[in-house]
Amino acid sequence: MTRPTQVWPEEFAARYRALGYWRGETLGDMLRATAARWPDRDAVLFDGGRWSYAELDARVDRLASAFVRLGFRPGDRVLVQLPNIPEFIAVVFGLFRADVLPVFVLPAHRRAEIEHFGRHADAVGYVIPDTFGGFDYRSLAREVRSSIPSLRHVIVVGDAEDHTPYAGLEATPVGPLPPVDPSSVAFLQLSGGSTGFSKLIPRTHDDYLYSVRESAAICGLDETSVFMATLPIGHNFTMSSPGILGALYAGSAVALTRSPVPDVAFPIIERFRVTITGLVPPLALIWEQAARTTTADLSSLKVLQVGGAKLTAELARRVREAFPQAILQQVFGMAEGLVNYTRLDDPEERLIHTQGRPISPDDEVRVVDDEGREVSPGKAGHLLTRGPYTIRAYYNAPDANARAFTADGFYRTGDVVSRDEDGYLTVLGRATDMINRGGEKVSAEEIEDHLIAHPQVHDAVVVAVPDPYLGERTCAAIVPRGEAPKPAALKAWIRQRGLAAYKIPDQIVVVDSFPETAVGKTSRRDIRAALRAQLSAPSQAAPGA
Ligand code: OOB
Repeated sequence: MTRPTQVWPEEFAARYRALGYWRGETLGDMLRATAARWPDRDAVLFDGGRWSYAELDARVDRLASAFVRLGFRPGDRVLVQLPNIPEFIAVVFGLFRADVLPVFVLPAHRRAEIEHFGRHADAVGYVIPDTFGGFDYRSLAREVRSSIPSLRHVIVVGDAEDHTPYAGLEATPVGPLPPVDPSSVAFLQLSGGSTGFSKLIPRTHDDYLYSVRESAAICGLDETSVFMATLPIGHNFTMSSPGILGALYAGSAVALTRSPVPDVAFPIIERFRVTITGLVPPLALIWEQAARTTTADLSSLKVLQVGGAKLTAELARRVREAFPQAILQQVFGMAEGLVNYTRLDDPEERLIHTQGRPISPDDEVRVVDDEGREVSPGKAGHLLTRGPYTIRAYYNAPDANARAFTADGFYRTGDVVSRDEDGYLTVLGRATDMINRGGEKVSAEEIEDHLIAHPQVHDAVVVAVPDPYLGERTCAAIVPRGEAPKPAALKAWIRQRGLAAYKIPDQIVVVDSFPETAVGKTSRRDIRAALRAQLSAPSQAAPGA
């Protein structure tokens, strides 16, 4: 199988290099440089121990050597499905140094997603915990094995049973490692952004490291900072905004919490004197309430980031109140590239009402109407972007690429935003059928496909309805074939098809037929729009809607 690529037109690449954005450094080199500078400082802090930079660096070399010895070749892909445990960091950097590309699947993913990504990426390896959150990943690995023909090694952190034990790999002596090209693809991230099935996003060492270095600076990280990975560690936000990579670049410590709930995460903040972490809005709501009564000492927290989905001004204010010593930072990013931050010294109004401005002066941002004409400041429009760390194409997806990118290389984010005179963006909604369930992205089309496969479902349409806690939740409207299935039974049936729990519809309604749209159109998009209007108050103005 061919190695994934990501190519910018030569004049752009030359410019990004000339400006010093792309420095010809790999992610593996980056960690080596930090470890050389601060060998004895804490790199990873977790329940049960700490690894210094020197120790992490040595582990990474041993793992990289073990991956080479297992037969992973430069450019191969490996699914990584680990929770927030130190081995995640060792494995991922080990893969980087072996020039093997991690694919960051999430712990919530189940058979349907693992098979989809495993086949799409032609994964040769799959790294899992033994069990986590009451779920046995070893059984999942046995289930998917036969349907991912390329899969050769399942590596288990913990009790491996019949799979390959991680512990054995970590004990491997260091051997020769392949050279790694900084302009090559380092990993595949999952898309949450546009419509349809989740696509794979190839990011290069050069482009990602640029966003990581700038993010570390914007978020004020230095060797005295402690970043806590609270959200799933493989998600782009936790990886790089500034995330674990920003921390490891700046010489900060990475603290890990196995669960984001206050009972688990607050004691970690107290114990390791965490200075910065990132949350999605529903979690910010839980933390905001818990912070008012907790006995844990949270005074070390200097920056509290919220992103992944829209933070309402009301919740933003409450977060400010509940964490008076911390600066609230809004983060509006996407795994495809562009990340916007409110700056730490921004006035209160901006922190509460905007989702920030781009990282780079060379992030080109266009806000356009349905005809592609630039709208004036303050007006709603579609957000398009290109720049030094935004991809030009998904992996192996010609149809999606044709839809998601303009002829001149702008990524169509699918987000509807307004931009003020200073370039700060406010997210108003989405123009596509992606449902943002409190930061977890659900494709309407993907869930409709599963529903329609049920023998008692004639047709199905999945839409977002407003939810006070999640922002949006999923509602499936079904037209039955014969006797209508019971909602609970239908949910159980979908779950048994091996779908991540967050994709199971929150609500199922049975209808006789779908609403006709005013112009009598019957495309899925139109039906979804009509149904959304019927099920909820009209959402905020999307252009042309
Ligand atoms: C982050 O990345 P993805 O790839 O899971 O999702 C991207 C989409 C955006 O296109 C937008 O629709 C939504 O998530 N989004 C937000 C938001 N942050 C992301 N919508 C409103 N307000 C925000 N603050 O979600 C992601 C990647 C890097 C950093 C932070 C978030």
